[in-house]
Amino acid sequence: MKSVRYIFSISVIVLVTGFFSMQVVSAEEAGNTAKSIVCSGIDYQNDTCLCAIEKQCEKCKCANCTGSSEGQCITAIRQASGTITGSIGVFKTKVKTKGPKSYKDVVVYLEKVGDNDFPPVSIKEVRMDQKGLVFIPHVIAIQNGTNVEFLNNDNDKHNVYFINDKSGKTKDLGTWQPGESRDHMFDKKIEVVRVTAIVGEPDTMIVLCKLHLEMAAYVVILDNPFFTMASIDSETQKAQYTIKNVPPGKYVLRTWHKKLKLMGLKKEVVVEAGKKTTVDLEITKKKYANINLEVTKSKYAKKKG
Ligand SMILES: [Cu+2]
Repeated sequence: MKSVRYIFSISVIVLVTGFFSMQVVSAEEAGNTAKSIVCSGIDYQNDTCLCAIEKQCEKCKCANCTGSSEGQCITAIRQASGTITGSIGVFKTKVKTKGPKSYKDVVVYLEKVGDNDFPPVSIKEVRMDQKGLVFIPHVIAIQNGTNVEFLNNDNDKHNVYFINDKSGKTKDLGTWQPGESRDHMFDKKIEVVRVTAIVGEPDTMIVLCKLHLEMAAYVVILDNPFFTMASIDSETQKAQYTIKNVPPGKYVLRTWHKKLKLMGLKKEVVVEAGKKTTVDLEITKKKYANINLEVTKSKYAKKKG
């Protein structure tokens, strides 16, 4: 009787093991498309896999991961994805690009990619320094859930506190000595400074220093890794941007700039695997961006009527 039970138990184990093996194989097969590759080490913007750097490959859920920054992980994503690129012009105004009050930074981002289910790269280093009584860089764009290290490389104490751009609520990270730093992970779900999203605008934190009132910077918090920072040239008043490794699909492209809005406020873009989609953008004062949108709206209303 014991031997019958033993054989029965072994059969169950074999059957269960066989079932899970099949699941693994099908996951590997599915790993050939960008959508099914979920890897916590993929740095989409810099086109690398960071698994190998901190030897965190075991955290990577991608069946293609080889633990190499040039491994099959990122190669598979590159092959299955497309690129969005283009220029950003400045319409009917001029952007100041020099000094601590520079407005040269433009964030270009995709509003929604699938379910926005792309884990932020936990080991990626994002820093904001305080040097010469200026926050450097002046604007950073991060994926929600990213840790930012705030440094003090001045000869004086500095403080960091945030003001929510929309609610006006504040959060104080504290004051610290030269050479010291503080980490802060921006997480919209648990953030004390509750972020109230307005449709069409990313969540933005104004970064300030209580000790030096002239200091200010911005953290733009986005919902997926498909964004980039562009810099407006002082001479040409133009910038170039590229968003890499985008899964094929139809998306809404938007921009964030401290003063200027995207003409029409958004652009629709179609991405195909292995192809480059060129979308040239123009940013302008709010009044022109809105006029453009109203004209479009009224045309549509006339057609319908
Ligand atoms: Cu300061």
